Amino acid sequence: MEQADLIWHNGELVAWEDAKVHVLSHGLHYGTGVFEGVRAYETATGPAIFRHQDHVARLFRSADLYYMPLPFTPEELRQAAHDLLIANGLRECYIRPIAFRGYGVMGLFPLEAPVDVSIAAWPWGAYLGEDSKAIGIRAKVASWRRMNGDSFIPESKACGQYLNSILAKIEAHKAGYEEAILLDQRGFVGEGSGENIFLVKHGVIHTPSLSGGILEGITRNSVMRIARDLGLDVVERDIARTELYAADEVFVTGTAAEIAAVREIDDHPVGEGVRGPVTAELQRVYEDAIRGRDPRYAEWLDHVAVPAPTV
Ligand code: PPE
Repeated sequence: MEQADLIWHNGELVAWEDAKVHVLSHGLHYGTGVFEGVRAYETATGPAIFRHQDHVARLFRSADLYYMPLPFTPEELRQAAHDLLIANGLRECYIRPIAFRGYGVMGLFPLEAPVDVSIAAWPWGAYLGEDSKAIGIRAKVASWRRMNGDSFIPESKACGQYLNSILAKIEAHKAGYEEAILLDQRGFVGEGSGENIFLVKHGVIHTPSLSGGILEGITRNSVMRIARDLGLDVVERDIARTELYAADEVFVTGTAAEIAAVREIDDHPVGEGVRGPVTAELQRVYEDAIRGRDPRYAEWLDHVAVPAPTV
């Protein structure tokens, strides 16, 4: 991975290589942590963190669902990310806030363990590969099902829960595909290992509803708003696996992946086997939104006063 100079750790900026935790940290043993993935972009009016407050709010919600009070306020964590970008001189980057149960308690009762909070930021390029946006990726429906609300809390972006995505991702990768699509416990389409999923059929956009145990993606929400602003209908409903094969277009959305076209699923070409026109149009408007070029989405930008480079 690429690096930056400093990491924000429990209220202080420390050198990247010094941001360490004890091997007996609770979160390392039991996955007791929650995290976010956020992106900052260079915009027409300076660097800005995209939908920052929404990401911070989700971090607090994720933590609360696992009975983990954070020792900072949302506003303090928002400000911490600003300080971090400014200190690192980062004008465009991925931002990873994480809160986890720290060192001091072993065993499965975590409520007396300390809660540590860190925020790191570094440059991170195309998550699903350079071709994922203009050409598209090849995806495979995983044999692993998305964990459901009987066993975990799918609405929480919790560290330990990602073992589920990781099994699916490894399976897809070993079989030669770029991404895995997980079905939910009922066999309906759930989401990608790290993205929400959409299909386009006869000009209408369809995406799994939240009741199937998917993560409520912030990019998903942005894309639904953009699509409706473009006059497109968006339907949230249960989607059968085979509907993906018959779709005109499929794409996945996430902070890291942004909007990636899916050109093939289980070796069936999606539509013409290339990125479709609706996907391309949504990508274009999303790009305008994150770059501050579309005033309709100005409230999504949290501007950061990163000084301009001196060279
Ligand atoms: N589903 C899952 C399971 C998921 O991990 C993500 C984000 C999404 C949907 C989309 O959510 P949003 O980013 O709010 O639109 N995945 C993050 C982590 C990826 C990683 O490899 O780590 C991300 O995109 O930052």
